[in-house]
Amino acid sequence: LEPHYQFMVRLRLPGGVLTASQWLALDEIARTYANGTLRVTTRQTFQYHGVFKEHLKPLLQAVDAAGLDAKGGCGDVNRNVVANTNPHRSRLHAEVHDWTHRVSEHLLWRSKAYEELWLDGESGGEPDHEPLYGSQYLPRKFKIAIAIPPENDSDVYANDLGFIAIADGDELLGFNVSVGGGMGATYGDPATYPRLGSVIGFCTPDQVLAVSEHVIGIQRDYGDRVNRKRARFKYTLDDNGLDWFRDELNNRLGFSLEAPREAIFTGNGDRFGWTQGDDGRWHLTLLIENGRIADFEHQQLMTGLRELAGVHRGEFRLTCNQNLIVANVEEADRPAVQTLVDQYNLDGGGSQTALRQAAMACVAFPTCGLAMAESERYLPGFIGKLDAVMADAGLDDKAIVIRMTGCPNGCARPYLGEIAFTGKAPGKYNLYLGASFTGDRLNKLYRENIGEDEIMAELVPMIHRYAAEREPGEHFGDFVVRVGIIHPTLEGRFFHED
Ligand code: SRM
Ligand code: SF4
Repeated sequence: LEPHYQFMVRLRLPGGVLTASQWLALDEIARTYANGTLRVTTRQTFQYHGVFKEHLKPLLQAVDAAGLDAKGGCGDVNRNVVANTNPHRSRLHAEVHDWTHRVSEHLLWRSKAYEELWLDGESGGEPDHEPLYGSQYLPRKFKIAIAIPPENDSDVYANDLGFIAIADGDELLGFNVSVGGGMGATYGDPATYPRLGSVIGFCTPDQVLAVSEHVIGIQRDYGDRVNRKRARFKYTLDDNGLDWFRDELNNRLGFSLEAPREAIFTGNGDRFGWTQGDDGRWHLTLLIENGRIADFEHQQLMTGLRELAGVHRGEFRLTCNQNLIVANVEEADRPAVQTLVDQYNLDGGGSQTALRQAAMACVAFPTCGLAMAESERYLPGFIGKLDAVMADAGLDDKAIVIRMTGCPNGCARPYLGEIAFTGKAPGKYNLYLGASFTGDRLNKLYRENIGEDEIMAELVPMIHRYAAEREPGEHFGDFVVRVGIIHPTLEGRFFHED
């Protein structure tokens, strides 16, 4: 008798876009082959949980039949390419979104092993030849994001490689190139740390594929293949220096990147509710708390979204904050969509506070084997408690970016939280403070290994002080740095220093 293995399956969904019929297919797969829920991830795609071993193959075949795949969902290759979420707000967004697909396709492996294993494809009989990945693939996973200022909802600086769109009105001029972002760290090992991407130059749109390929090539050739904890690109950069990297990249490209252009971000969250696109069509952003789509007592998300997909003629778009956009709704179809939203309480009936909308937790227990503490299941209740403190301080409408993870790996990008928690043990967390609201400054450890009572004892007075002493428009993360509660982390290498 074999143990009753169960798996997690993560799809590839560049830019997080899927059609209504794909939604229906993925919903059915969840109920047939997984635990009946869909999980929107922090990288704009879906995970299935509770997939029994015998369901793996039919699940992936059903995903294939829906025109999707799981290539590069995991593994030491390029992962899901993420992007700013609403391509239909303008021609620019559509063009940038197209690059998400092109980069993702360009960086796919050539091997037919996926088809052979999961889709009953023919074996070519020949050894695989991988021009980009070589015989050993990359030392570690590799992540790419595209952002369109002023929105940084893709947390572009948390990625190994980031492209920041530079435009003149609606005309895409090119991208600032950011390298060496990443979140993961290991407790007790100061040689590991989160790092934000360094902007090293500007490239034109037709140079994007070459830049992606060569940045990955450098990491393939120079990344640490001995110590897996330091095998990410961020360490390759810090160990060799940015000047070395710039020279190496320019040499491989055969041209030099231009100087970076000005790009200003105003936030890394989502805009909730209805917005209208340039073409008059509507988009509705719904909070999916911590990305879990299921039927809850207070909210029938799984059923309601299935019903909605049955009538929706546009697409669905997932955000990097684990939320969902019902995109491209014609003016005439808006009432029908709103009726379903109300019927199934898909928007929480106006009960979602600014704090809840800006919060994000990783999966952690019960499925994540690396979790040390609760995250997805704990954060909603904890936010409720903080909401009461915020209301008491007169800050009901104020968003503070709160991130929680069950361990230091950083799956909900906790080191970019103005307030953040990483699990240490059941009920115990490290508390971090002081990241920026826009995703361009890391936070720093404030208290270690504390439980909810101690956390509240720290945060309640701090929130009241923020209410009383903040400057106009000042965000919480900037406030705690300005008044000296925490020192800013200006570079990842100094994350562990006071
Ligand atoms: Fe992650 C490993 C979940 C985004 C850094 N991550 C895992 C695993 C697969 C645990 C494992 O290896 O056994 C988790 C599966 C839990 C479960 O039960 O589903 C897991 N990661 C997730 C997701 C689902 C979190 C979420 O709540 O949405 C995200 C899926 C993204 C996707 O669709 O591809 C997710 N993981 C991230 C991010 C955020 C991002 O990419 O923007 C990070 C930090 C960024 C980075 O990579 O630096 C992240 N995950 C990690 C790491 C640490 C990597 C490192 O450099 O040290 C691990 C552990 C590892 O790879 O060894 C990890
Ligand atoms: Fe699991 Fe840790 Fe990632 Fe949370 S941060 S999903 S606990 S690996």
